[in-house]
Amino acid sequence: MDPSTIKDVVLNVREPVVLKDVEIPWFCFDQTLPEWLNLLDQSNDDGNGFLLDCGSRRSGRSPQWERLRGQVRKSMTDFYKESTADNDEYFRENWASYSYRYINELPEECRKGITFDCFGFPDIAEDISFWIGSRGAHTPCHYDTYGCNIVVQVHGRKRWLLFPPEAKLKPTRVPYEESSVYSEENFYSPEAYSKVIGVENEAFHVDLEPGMALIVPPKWWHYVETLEFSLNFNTWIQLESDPEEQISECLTRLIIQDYSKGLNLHNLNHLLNPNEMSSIASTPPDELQSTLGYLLNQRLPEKRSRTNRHPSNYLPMSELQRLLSTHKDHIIPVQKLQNHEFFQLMKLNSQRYDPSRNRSSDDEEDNRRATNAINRTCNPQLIDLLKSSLGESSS
Ligand SMILES: O=C(O)CCC(=O)C(=O)O
Repeated sequence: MDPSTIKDVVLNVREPVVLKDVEIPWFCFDQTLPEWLNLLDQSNDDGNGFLLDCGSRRSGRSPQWERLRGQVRKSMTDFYKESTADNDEYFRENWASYSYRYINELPEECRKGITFDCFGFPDIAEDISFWIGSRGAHTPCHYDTYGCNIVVQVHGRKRWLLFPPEAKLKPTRVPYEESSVYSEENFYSPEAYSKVIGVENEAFHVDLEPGMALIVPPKWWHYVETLEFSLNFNTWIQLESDPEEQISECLTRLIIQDYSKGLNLHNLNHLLNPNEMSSIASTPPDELQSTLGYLLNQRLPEKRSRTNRHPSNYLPMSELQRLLSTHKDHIIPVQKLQNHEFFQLMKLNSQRYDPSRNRSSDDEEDNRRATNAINRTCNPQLIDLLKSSLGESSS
């Protein structure tokens, strides 16, 4: 498949697909994982290793939010050796990850050849993230408010459970992270079927293997778990629809920032994702107001700049179908699970449920009240309504 065909697929598929046997001329595919990790270690200037996030392989009722993770410092080589050994006490019970890092952290030897040229996006060579994790490392279910996602699995395996934007999942803006809307459901260790019921007919599932590329269309929910020590890269393709989402995100941020004023550190730790703690406190509200004004102004037809943003869903359905069937050996639709298969998976995951992990800040009355208040006002549908009324008053 040539890059321009892949680009059409990426920008037009309405459901997730996996691209197989695409020529991806990245050097890391020719390196073994230990070789690649060793090169990364050599770039670690102070020699003290990397600060990894870590969590337990068991969990309670709520998803394992980022704020509940610990940290451990290790060289990548030790991380790999220990976490893949059969008898390591720590990794029998825990996982660790070095995730959502920018590619510019990598030495040249580790990122040689990595661009998204072969997917039809030659300009993307910097805006790329990498994810390293041991078995059990996972990201709670969420959707990304911007772009569509190309995920390239290089080593190891990762499980993706995906749901369409309209799936009946419960969105929450707590913990708040710009551009991520989390769901309250815990797919890692569901306590009971009743917690995940309602989406059993909407679950799509794929185990990504080395060389596969997954295309996640805009706003698809995803829960991602490492099955076997894994290295993958991804990029979010910027879409023409993103500026509208930026307005929604800006409104949400204004509300959360306002609500956060006067809360103590304990409550803030609960409400905000760790990566937002300092920026929420340090951004003056006036600055956000003027960003909002700017974004609304950019909506005017004469102001719209299209740089780097891609149109999406521009192919007629019949043309898309033709493309998919012509390249059916390379473009594999992600499988929709039968509902019994979904429940089988949940049953397997529920073996990790551990009620002794249920005592958390989620259960504290003041945090529960704050979470409910934020979710009532920052519900994505309500924010959309607010946004459309702003549009009317500014036109
Ligand atoms: O790989 C993961 O743990 C999460 C990936 C993810 O959320 C994404 O690529 O959007």
